[in-house]
Amino acid sequence: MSHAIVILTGAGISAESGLQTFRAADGLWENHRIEDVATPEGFAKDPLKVQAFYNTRRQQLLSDEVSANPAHYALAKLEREFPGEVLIVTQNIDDLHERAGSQNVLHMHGELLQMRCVESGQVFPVHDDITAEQRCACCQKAGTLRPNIVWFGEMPLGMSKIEQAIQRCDHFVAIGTSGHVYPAAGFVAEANSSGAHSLEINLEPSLVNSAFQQTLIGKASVRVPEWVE
Ligand code: BJW
Repeated sequence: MSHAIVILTGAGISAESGLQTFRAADGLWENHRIEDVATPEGFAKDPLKVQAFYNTRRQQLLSDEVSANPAHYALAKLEREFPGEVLIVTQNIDDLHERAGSQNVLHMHGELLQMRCVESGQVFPVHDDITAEQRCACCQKAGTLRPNIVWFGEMPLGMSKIEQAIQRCDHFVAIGTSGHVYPAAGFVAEANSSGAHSLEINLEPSLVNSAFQQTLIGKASVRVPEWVE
């Protein structure tokens, strides 16, 4: 019998770590237009605005105010102790799963602590602000670096690995994601078709909640450790 769990995480798992979600009343999209800061067209139009948006979020992620919470730690424990494969597919661009000790993490929407050269596609770690004057280490040109983030209309990362993992998993768990954004919102349907058991853990039912076989309502910091135990 196979033993494989795919866990899809969204902004809700990091909310109690001090990071805003997107679609809450006080969420990131309340003060920023998606078209301006999370599309390639927005970046082409005003790269400084987009860099500033991600520079501010990077500074916040690296500040003392943000740390992994019990939900992140519980998933790391699950990976260590489960007698099978645990893959975390996260839509989050923070590094809180890694800080908690998870090792098998796929960042399908990219990473805030990485930048990418638009000319060569090479990816570099970044802990400071990305500036317009900054020269890329690969091509020595200024202004070619962008956050390594997947914006609307761009291809999410690791899709073939994700599809394969969903096809062979026997449990699919979505934590703290609203079900607004595809392809992630469609994973539960794929998992169900593959015969997996599907579970949603969320503060409130997501848009795709009816597709899940089981739901646990509550804060991720409480519900995830309870589920892992
Ligand atoms: C708690 C909690 C607590 C709070 N405890 N829970 C099919 C149909 C229609 C449209 C499309 C489609 N397929 C593709 C599209 C287009 C588009 C799309 O989805 N549009 C929709 C808006 C309709 N998708 C794309 O363009 C994607 N690319 C693509 O599809 O390429 C083609 C392709 C298709 C198929 C295969 C391969 C390729 C790219 C999407 C890029 C998303 N980028 C963003 C921004 C970048 C990252 C960043 O800046 O951080 O990613 S958008 C933003 O939304 C961010 C998030 O990762 C993503 C998801 O948000 P999330 O995590 O769900 O957050 P919220 O705020 O929505 O929800 C928080 C949840 O937590 C809530 O449910 C709360 O209840 C809960 N919660 N506190 C537990 N304490």
